[in-house]
Amino acid sequence: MLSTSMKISKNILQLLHEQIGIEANASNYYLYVSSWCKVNGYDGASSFFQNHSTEERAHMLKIIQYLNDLKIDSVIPQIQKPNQTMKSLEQACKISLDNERKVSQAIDRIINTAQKENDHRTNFFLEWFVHEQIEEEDLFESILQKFDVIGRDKLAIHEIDKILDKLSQKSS
Ligand code: OFO
Repeated sequence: MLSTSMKISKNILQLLHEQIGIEANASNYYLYVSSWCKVNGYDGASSFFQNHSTEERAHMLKIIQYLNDLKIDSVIPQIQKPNQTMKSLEQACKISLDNERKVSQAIDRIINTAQKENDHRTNFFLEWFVHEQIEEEDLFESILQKFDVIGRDKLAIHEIDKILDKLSQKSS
């Protein structure tokens, strides 16, 4: 239900605040992976994940900006410490894909609520995120395929690291 002073409902506001936290945690997770890659000799992957960390922060800022444009304060969440037990580059990419799928589901949940409430502006605002999530899931799926195609020995991982380096140069 819409409150008189607000342009979006309490439900939507709560979901958007949760989404700010989800994006902040994603940024933090990628920062940890970038650091792990760096100390394990995967410089390309480190840059790739560092860029991703910055992108996720930009997603968080986009939502804050949306709320501010509606003259609504945003709640800046506490971020979670990532689980720092990474064992391989492939594992980092698998967790990234799982996380991105969860982000997509969270965005879908807000869109479903916005549609039920006829909140067209939030629905329209989130369209960008839908496209972004399609790209992100596709990106990590295709990186994971590389482990099957190129291999998992040291030389293969080195090749994959070079591919991630090229991808990071494209996105920066
Ligand atoms: Fe913003 O969650 Fe990934 O892209």
